[in-house]
Amino acid sequence: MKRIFSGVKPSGDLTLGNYIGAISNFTKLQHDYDCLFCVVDLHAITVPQDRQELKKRVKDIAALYIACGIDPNKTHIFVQSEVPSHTQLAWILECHTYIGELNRMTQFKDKAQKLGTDGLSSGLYTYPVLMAADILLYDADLVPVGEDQKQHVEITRDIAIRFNNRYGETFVVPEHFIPKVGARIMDLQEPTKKMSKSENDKGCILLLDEPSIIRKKIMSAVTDSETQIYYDPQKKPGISNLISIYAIITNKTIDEVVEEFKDANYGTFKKALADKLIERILPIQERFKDIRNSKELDDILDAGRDYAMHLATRKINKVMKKVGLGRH
Ligand code: AQP
Repeated sequence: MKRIFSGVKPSGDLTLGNYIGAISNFTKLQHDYDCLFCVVDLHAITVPQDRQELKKRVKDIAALYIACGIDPNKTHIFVQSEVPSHTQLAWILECHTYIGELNRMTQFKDKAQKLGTDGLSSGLYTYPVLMAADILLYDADLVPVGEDQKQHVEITRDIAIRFNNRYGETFVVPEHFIPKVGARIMDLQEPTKKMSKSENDKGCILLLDEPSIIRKKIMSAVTDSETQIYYDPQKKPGISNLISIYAIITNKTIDEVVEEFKDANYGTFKKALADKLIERILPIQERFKDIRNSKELDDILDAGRDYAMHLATRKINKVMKKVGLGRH
């Protein structure tokens, strides 16, 4: 059976962007693959985190995976830092990654431009290699991610091919899976910018937002001075973003949504979107409450860790042998 690996980092509360771009696709793909879904806490510490908050969010995200429909009986859910081979392989792969390659990573360039390089950790710079290790450790065939992670899956492929050429077949070279619609959900207040959990404000819908807050955020989403509803991300980024969200949430195509609202005004469309969104998110919130503090959640994460550890240990031993590390 082919395998999937993907993860979400507990650097903030889960957003609608994380749900649409990644987690909702995990739930669709889980029936056809051996799936490992990880809470990538080591990625979160590339920027400073509050210790207690981080601990809390690790379990929040695991519980949200399940609440969103990931079936723990079919998949393996685990916490990255509980499987030490991730960091071990990351170091080995760092020694096979060129500085020039990391310099081309647009996500780092964006952050460096915004924050300046002085306060940035070297972990933030090398994190694509840790992500490559996460994926290659499990011989994942497919990596479902949002658009912003495409470049990191590409560098993972390059590292795997380079390693295989140098040491012989070691890693499966993975493909990315990026949804056609919803791969980049935009901020509701600044619709030319990605909706992001670390910039949580009025422009960002959180999966655990109260329904009244969700409605307020949708109703105050930035649009444009026209009155007609049609899809044109360049000219109408705000409305086009809302159309994409509506399409995903209702399982319709963009054209169907545009047809449905062609005679409506922006206010009517936003109200319909808020209703549909709340209808989708409320049951997730209910399930989250049931599972978050249950013993079952810890049992699921223990079983996930054991399965991941078994695969990862086998792979890291193979890699060490190939590279010539250790005595055996
Ligand atoms: N706005 C988005 N639209 C579609 N997909 C998105 N993803 C994130 N934001 C959007 C996808 O969600 C998965 C998990 O993301 P992550 O936790 O690895 O971090 P990220 O990509 O850096 O997302 P954030 O929310 O913007 O985190 P911060 O603010 O901490 O940097 C990935 O598959 C991602 O593509």
